Amino acid sequence: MATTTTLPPKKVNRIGLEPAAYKGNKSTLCAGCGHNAISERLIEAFYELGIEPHQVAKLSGIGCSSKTPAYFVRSAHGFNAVHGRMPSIATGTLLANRHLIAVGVSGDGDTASIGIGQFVHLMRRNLPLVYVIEDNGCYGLTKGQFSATADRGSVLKNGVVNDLPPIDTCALAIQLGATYVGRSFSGDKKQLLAMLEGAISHHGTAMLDVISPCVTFNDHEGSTKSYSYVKDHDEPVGDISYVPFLEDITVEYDAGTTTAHKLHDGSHLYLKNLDQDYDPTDKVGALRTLAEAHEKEEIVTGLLYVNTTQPSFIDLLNVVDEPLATLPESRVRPPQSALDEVMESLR
Ligand SMILES: Cc1ncc(C[n+]2csc(CCOP(=O)(O)OP(=O)(O)O)c2C)c(N)n1
Ligand code: SF4
Ligand SMILES: [Mg+2]
Repeated sequence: MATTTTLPPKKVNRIGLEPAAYKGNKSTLCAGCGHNAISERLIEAFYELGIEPHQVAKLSGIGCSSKTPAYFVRSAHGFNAVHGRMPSIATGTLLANRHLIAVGVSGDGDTASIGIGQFVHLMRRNLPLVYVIEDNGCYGLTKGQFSATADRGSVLKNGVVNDLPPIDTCALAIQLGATYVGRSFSGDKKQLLAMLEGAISHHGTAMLDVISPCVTFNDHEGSTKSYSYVKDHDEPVGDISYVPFLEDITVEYDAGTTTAHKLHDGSHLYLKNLDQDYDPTDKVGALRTLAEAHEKEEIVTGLLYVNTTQPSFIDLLNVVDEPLATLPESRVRPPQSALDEVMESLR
């Protein structure tokens, strides 16, 4: 007699898609590269949030890190830009269609060296973009030279010592106007996933500097971006939990140590202070904490700064609701009378 085997029910998210729908191509990066772990968390975050792949736009520049868009949400839109020029492509993307959920993935070289000019202007605009820096303190793709985020005193494999101070991309982003800023570590699955989920739900620039060791060129003794160094010097400012808008938001928490922050889409972030005095809505306090951590040679991780009330660039510009490509000609082309008026005014 034939026996029937019952297969376990397929795991699907709230819109009925399986985890496979959020995967990308097989990674061509080195085994053990921190960037691979970040791709995994991006896959999980989009799956957990139940976002339609066609709603997602993936943008990047050039570098090992900038290959990341190939490794998550295969059927999303994607644009691999020129080195350091992802912010302008992201800006154009979101102005053309304000409903896209845009994620830019960059490297520390792509952002803090060649791309610093575009980065600073992006941060002051509060464009609703998730901007992830996969920060390994070096130019991995071009064989491991120091980048501008390398700490003073860190040593290359060949013994060269970095004499220059680092650019702290989190301090820069907070100071310039980004409204969701955090630092994490590719090896900290729980923290990074919650921070990414919160970033995707945030309406404004969410800048995450994720320390992501380069196992081939910058994971040795003397590097301050190695797995062992980061594990030994990680000082989280708080514990972060993300609760999507669909779930019951009456989560019980201790108001003495935990604060709740409502995000644009109705989701909530619960931030449990580990440092009693840390308040992620205090801009000056966040900058002070970063400066003090540098002095103590600590790496502060977690959500460092959040402001959910600042209007985004899209809101400020009052961009039309419909994607520009769908507007009929009558709405994008001024009539002859408008042109005549201009010509008349120039007589
Ligand atoms: C205009 C231009 N200048 C220089 C390069 C060479 N280049 C390619 S990737 C890269 C740096 C990549 O470093 P990072 O952004 O930190 O990415 P990683 O490879 O470390 O992930 C450089 C200098 C280039 N491709 N284009
Ligand atoms: S060279 Fe470094 S950054 Fe590039 S893939 Fe390999 S480990 Fe990652
Ligand atoms: Mg790098």
